[in-house]
Amino acid sequence: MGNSECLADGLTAVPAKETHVWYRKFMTEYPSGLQTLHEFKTLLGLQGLNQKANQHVDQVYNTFDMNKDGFIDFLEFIAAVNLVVRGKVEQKLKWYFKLYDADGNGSIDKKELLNIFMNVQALNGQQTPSPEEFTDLVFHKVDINHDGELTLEEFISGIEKDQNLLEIVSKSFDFSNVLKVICSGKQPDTGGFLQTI
Ligand SMILES: [Ca+2]
Ligand SMILES: [Ca+2]
Ligand SMILES: [Ca+2]
Repeated sequence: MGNSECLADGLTAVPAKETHVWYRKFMTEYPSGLQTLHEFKTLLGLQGLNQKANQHVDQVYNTFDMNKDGFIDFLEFIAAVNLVVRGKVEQKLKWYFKLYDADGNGSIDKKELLNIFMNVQALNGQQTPSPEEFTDLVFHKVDINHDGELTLEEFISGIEKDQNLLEIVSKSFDFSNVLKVICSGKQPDTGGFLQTI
């Protein structure tokens, strides 16, 4: 039963009743009400990574840490769950954009994209296309006005309509893996969502 709920699409917020269950689980696992970076990595089974891969996971964590206090609180956690479980492609692309725009200036330059994909490669292993090829490909296809910067609009409309690019972008943080962790935890008999990895 848990799985079909998890495949629901759309921007419906996590229902209040469900939020309550999440809250209890979250507070049981993190009594301080805050999830640390270390706990985040443990939850997703991402420990013992090399430096570049670690850097990537840190950046993912920072994207979820919306108030930038260095921790993920319950509201940030539930927003992340919402995005993973119910986010539409466009919402996910917005999130990826934030992840790629390392300096937060509202556009992605070649260096930022290359850097991210080198870190992703460190995390996921050798990829085809290579980070260099992928960066060139993205800019070739998506940078409509050829100014060497990708705006949010260019990024979303360009990636959304290109299945190939969309697939590669999705690998830079695999929501389906996270979904598995979340879904397996939603089944009552598995002993809690954090012991299932
Ligand atoms: Ca926070
Ligand atoms: Ca930037
Ligand atoms: Ca541009």
